[in-house]
Amino acid sequence: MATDVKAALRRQRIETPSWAFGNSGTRFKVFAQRGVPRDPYEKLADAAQVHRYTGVAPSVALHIPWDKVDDYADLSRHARDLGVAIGAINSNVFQDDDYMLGSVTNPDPAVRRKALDHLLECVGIMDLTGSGTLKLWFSDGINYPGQDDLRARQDRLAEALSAVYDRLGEGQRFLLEYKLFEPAFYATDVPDWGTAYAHCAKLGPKAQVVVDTGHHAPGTNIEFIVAFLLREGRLGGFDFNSRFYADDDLMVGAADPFQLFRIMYEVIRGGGYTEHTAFMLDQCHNIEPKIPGQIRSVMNVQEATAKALLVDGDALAAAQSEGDVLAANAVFMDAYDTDVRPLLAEVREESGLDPDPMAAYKRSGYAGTIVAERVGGAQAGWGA
Ligand SMILES: [Mn+2]
Repeated sequence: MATDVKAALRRQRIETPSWAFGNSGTRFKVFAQRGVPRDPYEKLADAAQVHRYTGVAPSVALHIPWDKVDDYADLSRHARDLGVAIGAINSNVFQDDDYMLGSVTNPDPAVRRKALDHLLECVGIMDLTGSGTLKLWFSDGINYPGQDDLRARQDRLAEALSAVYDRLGEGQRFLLEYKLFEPAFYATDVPDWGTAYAHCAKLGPKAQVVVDTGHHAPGTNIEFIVAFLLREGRLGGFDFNSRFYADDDLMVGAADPFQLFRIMYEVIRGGGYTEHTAFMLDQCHNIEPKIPGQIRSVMNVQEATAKALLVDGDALAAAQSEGDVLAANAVFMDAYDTDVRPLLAEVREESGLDPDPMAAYKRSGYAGTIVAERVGGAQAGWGA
């Protein structure tokens, strides 16, 4: 049993996001940090540090155009030299002036065309980087009742998704991300998993839903959504982060580690603990140092996973079939209450890693090196 759990933990893969290493903040202030990467090459170097000390973060998601380069083959080579690979390609149809009234759902066909061209460009970048996953998030929506036609916007969305779907090659898929609100405040065009699921279901198996854990109303039972989507074969992956109030993008497992455990339990229970589910971080480290913030996040996911793997399935099934409410709940809580840190330390040591990734990173001196070396140039990030 412990051997199975260890083997499962060893094969875990968590993807880091390039944007987590750049400067970030809120709409009030971006706090610049010293040593922050100036380009995608340096972001990959920082991401490689996370993998180096955790051993389970071997891929890095890119965001286009933030990570645009002239030579993607060269960027991929650079990643490989660092011991990581390029992961999901994240599209961006939210930061241009043209998108004020939406991107693929904009009433203006010329803006819709521009947005679609960008999405297709992202698939082209997947061809060049060998990435299998395109992540689609649309900021599209409206602020006022009557501002635009809700149904027409769904038609426009379906048209764009269909065009992207048709462009996907062998081994490529897209993950459609939903978000309850923000930046649109009255109606968002992909506000929930049901909308995302319905669009994906019409298109085919290469269209899947990504669950960003910060994109729900307070109190939403996210693990139910996970169980449902897995059952339908439509859970493409996660954007992990945690939230207290809105889309806070805080470290996963920081706000509610019990929720993360429940989510990981449903992933495992539903057969989703495979390479087909993308376990990605989507976070911004506004006030904490970024590389250790990512290491901590990876460890939080590992801990939730270890606890979920420890749920005694036989005891749980027996209690459930007997209708023993308290015994069933106790099986769950026993697993959650287990201190899995010694187990994870063992797994790391058996893999030739330091049992304490945070301490090992700190000792490495990398943080001081990047502050000393990354002088001049423009730091990556928004508004810093
Ligand atoms: Mn996200």
